[in-house]
Amino acid sequence: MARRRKQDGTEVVEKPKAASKRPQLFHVILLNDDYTTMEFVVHVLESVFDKGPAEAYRIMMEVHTRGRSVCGAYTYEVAETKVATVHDLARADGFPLQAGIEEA
Ligand code: TYC
Repeated sequence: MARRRKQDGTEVVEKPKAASKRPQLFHVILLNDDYTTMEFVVHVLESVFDKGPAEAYRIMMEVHTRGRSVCGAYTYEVAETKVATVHDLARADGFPLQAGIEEA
């Protein structure tokens, strides 16, 4: 614990600041490709990212037309696990779908 001398000459021992209550968040990004089917991407958005059908379709179309989209914001470990799950599901069905993470 850090010591600090006050103006009157006395010393105080300062408690370190508590760690932030809000953990840093990371965006999971989905990337476009020419081979993964739209239906599969919608399925991934519903099952891995808990999106409803309309939101899943909207995000899929954003990736399809703009190249990428954010699927959600999570703590680092959760984001990494979602990316791994996307890749596992895609490879199991023979699709090259790519996901990644970036600081939110
Ligand atoms: N571009 C793909 C197609 O035309 C669809 C697609 C959308 C693929 C989103 C990947 O993350 C993706 N079949």
